Amino acid sequence: MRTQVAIIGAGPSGLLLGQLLHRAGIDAVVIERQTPDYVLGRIRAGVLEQVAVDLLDEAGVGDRMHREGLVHEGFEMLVQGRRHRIDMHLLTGGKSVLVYGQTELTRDLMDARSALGLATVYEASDVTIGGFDGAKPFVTWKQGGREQRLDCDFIAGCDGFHGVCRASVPKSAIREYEKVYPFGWLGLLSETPPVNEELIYANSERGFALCSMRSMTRSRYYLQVPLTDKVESWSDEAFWQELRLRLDAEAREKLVTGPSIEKSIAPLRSFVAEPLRFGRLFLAGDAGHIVPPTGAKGLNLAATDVKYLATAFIEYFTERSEAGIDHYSARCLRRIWRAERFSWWFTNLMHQFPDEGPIAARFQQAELDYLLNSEAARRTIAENYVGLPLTFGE
Ligand code: RFL
Ligand code: PHB
Repeated sequence: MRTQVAIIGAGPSGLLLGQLLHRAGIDAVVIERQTPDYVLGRIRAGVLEQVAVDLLDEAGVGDRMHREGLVHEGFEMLVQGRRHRIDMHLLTGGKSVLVYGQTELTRDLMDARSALGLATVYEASDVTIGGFDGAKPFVTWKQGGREQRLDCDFIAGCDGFHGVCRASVPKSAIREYEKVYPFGWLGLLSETPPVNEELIYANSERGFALCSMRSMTRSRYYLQVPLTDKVESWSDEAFWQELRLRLDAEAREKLVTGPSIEKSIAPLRSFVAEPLRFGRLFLAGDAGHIVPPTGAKGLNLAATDVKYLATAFIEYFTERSEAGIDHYSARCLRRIWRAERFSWWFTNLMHQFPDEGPIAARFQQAELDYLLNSEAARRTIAENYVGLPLTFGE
């Protein structure tokens, strides 16, 4: 089998890349380790920046997102029992974000791919990649016990943090920057109306909490928990009780609880690999970088990597120009580091760090006191939250 671009991973990065390439007349095959249902069962992101929304429109998969997504023009920060609204719309000259689940977006991309009859291999085991340091990259995998091989011009590593692509690069060719936080997020999804029209990010003495949503009838909540906690030891009742204790009186009153339909713990990590290109292999999305979810940046960064990568491949195949592929890594990394910084900073601002002692907690409170009472500071938060443009000043 032969194609122009072999895409490893059918998460949002891989599927969006496949769609953008298809629209430009470039042939690609997507190879995924799991089943479609397994991919759709992972409950992750919920907030899309305008840049990501525009890309999904460009890919021709935006209809349901616009019908069902919720436009949010602000969010709330709950600090010392008081809520402060970050009016994104006002502070950024009219910008907003769209609340639309990663599951739904992935489903839209999968549906578009199968409607177009584009080649996708699911349940591929033992995926390996090779030849990317020369002119003839290839991918091999096993399916139903049979060895398969795909030859290609380029490999797009869209296979997430634990994928095979980054792991196939020689250690001497890659530099990795990493910070692991001393806590995780316990997430719960329930068929209940959200406690508030907008997201609430809560800094509580008992630990961070986030009230988010997927629709007006489906809520997503998160609690900061020690890394040693096991999801099995958190009953739904214990979750709701702890959430109540981290919220303000009004939210406690309004909170509607119900059985969980999903519950999981995610560790928090900041991670960047440099560079993102190795000959004819390119890393995009979580394969190349991870942010803690506090700033809602992971999926958005994945979408913009993919935009840069699709543009680079299109320039290569239609104009025979290598400028885009040569600049891919530096272009992405500049935007990635800015989002990494914001996510790290917002994580530090909103969580409890018991090991850092009481003075760190006082510094955090003083910083929040300053930020929430300064319009300039609130604008900075809003500007980062709605997301950076695809291109910014040299
Ligand atoms: P994914 O989604 O991990 O997809 C990678 C795919 O590759 C497959 N794969 C392989 N396939 C073939 N061969 C192999 N050897 C393979 N190894 C892996 C996997 O099965 C999978 O299908 O990466 P992608 O596409 O780069 O997408 C990235 C996003 O999923 C991620 O950044 C976001 O979910 C992060 N994130 C958030 N991002 C936002 O922008 N806004 C948010 O509100 C937000 N909230 C979140 C989040 C992530 C969370 N968790 C659980 C990490 C909330 C949470 C709790
Ligand atoms: C979510 O709805 O899953 C979500 C929203 C905002 C975040 C992180 C996760 O910052």
